[in-house]
Amino acid sequence: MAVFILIVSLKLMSAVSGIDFEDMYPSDDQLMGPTLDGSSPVIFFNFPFFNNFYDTIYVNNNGHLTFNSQYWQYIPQSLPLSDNTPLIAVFWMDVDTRSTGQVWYKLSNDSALLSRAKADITAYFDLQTSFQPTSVFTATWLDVPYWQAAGDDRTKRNTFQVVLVTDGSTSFAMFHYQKIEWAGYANNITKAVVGFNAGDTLNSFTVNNSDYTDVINLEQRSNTGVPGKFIFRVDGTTIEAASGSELTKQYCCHDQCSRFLK
Ligand SMILES: [Ca+2]
Repeated sequence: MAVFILIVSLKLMSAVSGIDFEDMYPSDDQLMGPTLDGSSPVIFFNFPFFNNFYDTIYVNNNGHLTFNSQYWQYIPQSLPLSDNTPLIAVFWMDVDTRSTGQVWYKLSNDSALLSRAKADITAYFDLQTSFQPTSVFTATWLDVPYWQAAGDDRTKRNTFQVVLVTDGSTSFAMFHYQKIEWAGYANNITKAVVGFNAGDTLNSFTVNNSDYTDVINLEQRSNTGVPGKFIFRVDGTTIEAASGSELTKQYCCHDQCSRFLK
C-alpha cells in the first residue's frame, strides 16, 4: 500500500503544471531557427509601451522581446536596466534551442483571436469593456532547455508564452506559463527575470522579486486566478496588474519598492 501511495504521489507531483496547453494562444506562423542567443528578424507591429509608441518588435531566444533592435543578452539583469533597452522579459534566462526546443511567433488580426483576446482582457480590467483590440502578437517558447544544462537538468524543459494585445492606444501583455522545470543555472544563483523595462533606466516592473523559489513556481502563480496566467496593462507610466485573484504574493515595481497583493 505504501508503495502504491508513493507512486500515486510521484505521479501527482509530476503532473503539476500551469496553464493548460490548449488555453495558450496559437503562434504557429514563424519558427525561429535553432540558435543559442539569436533573434527574429524585425517584425512590424505597432505597440504602445510605457508611454511610448513602437512600430517594430523582435523575439529574442533568451526569453525576452525588444522593440528597437535585437537583444542577445543571455544573463538576466535586474530591472530597471541601465542600458536604455525597452524590454519585455517573459522568462529571461539562457535558452539554447540548437539541439531541441522551438521558438514560434505570430502576428494576427484574425477576428476570432481578437474576440478571444478582448474576452481575456475585459474579464480582468473593469474599465476596458469598450476595448476593441486590432492586433495580437504571440511568441511561444516550446519545450526549451537552458545552455549547458548538466546532470538531471539535461532533460528539463520550459514552455511559456507572451501575448501582446492592443487597439493602437491601449495595450496589454499576457504571460502564460505552461511548464517551468528550470529557472537558472545549476547553482540557481542566477535566476530567470520576469517583468517589464521602460528603457529610461528608471521605470520597470518585476514579477519575480525574491528568490529562485519564486520563479521556478511561476506556473502555479497568477494574477488572474488561473494558475500560470498573468495579464498586465502596459501602455502607461506604470504597469497595472490584472484585478483577478492574486495567487502571486510578491511584486516589485519602480526600483526596489515591493508590495504584497493580498
Ligand atoms: Ca541562450
